[in-house]
Amino acid sequence: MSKTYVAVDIGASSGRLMLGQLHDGKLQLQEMHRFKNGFVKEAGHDRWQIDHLIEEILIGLEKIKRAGFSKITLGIDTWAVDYVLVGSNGQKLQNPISYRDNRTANSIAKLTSELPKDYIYKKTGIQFLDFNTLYQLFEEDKNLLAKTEKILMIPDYIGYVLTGQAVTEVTNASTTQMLSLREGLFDHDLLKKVNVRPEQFPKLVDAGTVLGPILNKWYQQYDLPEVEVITVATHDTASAVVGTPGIGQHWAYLSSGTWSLLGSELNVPENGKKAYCQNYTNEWGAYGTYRFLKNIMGLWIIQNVQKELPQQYSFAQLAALAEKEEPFQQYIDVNDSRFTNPATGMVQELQDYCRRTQQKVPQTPGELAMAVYSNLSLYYANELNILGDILGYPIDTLNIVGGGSNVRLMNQMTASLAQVDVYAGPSEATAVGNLIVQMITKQDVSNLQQGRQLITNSFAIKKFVPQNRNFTQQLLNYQKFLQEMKA
Ligand code: LFR
Repeated sequence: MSKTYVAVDIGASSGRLMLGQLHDGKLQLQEMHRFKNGFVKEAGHDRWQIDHLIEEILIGLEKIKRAGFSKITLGIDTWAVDYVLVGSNGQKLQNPISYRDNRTANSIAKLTSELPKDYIYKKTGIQFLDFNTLYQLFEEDKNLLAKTEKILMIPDYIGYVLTGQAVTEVTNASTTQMLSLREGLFDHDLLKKVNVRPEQFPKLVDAGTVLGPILNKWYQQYDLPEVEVITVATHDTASAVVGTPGIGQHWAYLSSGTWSLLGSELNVPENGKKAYCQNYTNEWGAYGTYRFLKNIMGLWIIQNVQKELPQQYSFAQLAALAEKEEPFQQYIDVNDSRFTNPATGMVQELQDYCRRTQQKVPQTPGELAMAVYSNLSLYYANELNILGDILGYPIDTLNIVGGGSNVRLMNQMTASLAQVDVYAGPSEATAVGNLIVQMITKQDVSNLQQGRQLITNSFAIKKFVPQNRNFTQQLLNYQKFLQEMKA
């Protein structure tokens, strides 16, 4: 009988427990539990409700036991950059602040006036995003930091609460912008700059390290299965890249969820001048790879539009309404920071943007959805060109994974705009990548390559080929628009 693997995958808007088993050379998935996530304004900041997330994991594990699975392994992945400060009694000192909180709005400028930007980039190869852990720690309450025994990234903290074992897993740790590419360790200069002592971060471990059993004695009020926790690629995007089929010769991926992460898997980091100027990142991947990518605002925009609309629409309904509209009625720089956490709401922000730039203002749900989808597709196509230019060869195939891979309209528009073949799926790539690392650890799968073969054998992956040649003109117009907006 196949071993039973469970992925805990928590994104900014929801979390799930996915059970995976191997049957006849295929990976079969079952969603066992799903719950909402979001931040709440508390003590002046947007904070994650971390106890609630752990409670939901335990409820999910009870369901798994009730469904007849008494022995499992478990991997945990979440979003990146955020952390929990833990005191000497092993308890958290506060609820973790979300990366979307505005406390770091000006921190890149402040910190880089003391340590030059290109110096930080050469060391770490990590893109400048104002929410990187480096800037969050820079703004952290110094008294709290002094009382902190351990700084744990979100998935490492959850693993610690469940097992009592504290580690820092590298794929997620790389997003701190404090790991040195050369040494593979935390950089002491950068730590010093933010008043952190190296020993406050527990030891670095690679994806695929066994963490230990859940200490059921701590959770006697729950009826849990026997669980061994494996430290997977704990950064959700790193798991998603593992869970990408990797079709094509010079393939790129687009992990399309709350964020859109577009890039290539590399064996050596690329932190030269072009990459620096384009703010590309070299986040660490599983098995010694690098995730050379760019963060794009992603489905966050449409998720917020959906929440704000007076009527309730599913994403499938919004996409169907969008399909009835003409694309490219307005150009929007979807990566403009005004869309990160707009105080006035997303719909208003999008409409104001169009008014200010003297373009058609989207009004109906269909118009709003088409404005978002067509501009995301334009942005992806533009980045594919930039990516190819930095790497020195054109990208021939784009593998789109994650929830966004279900949006046929965007897959097709992206294929036509970028003139590349698009392969869409699996939509649960993050959970799949999380499970594959567990299977490699348990020697049910031999390596990453075989894991990817398993994905193409197990999931229906849809192909989209370029159509509408005239879309290339749209891309040129959009590139011009972005340049004008930056000028
Ligand atoms: C995606 C993601 C991105 C990271 C952002 C913030 O869920 O993990 O990779 O840049 O969230 O943590």
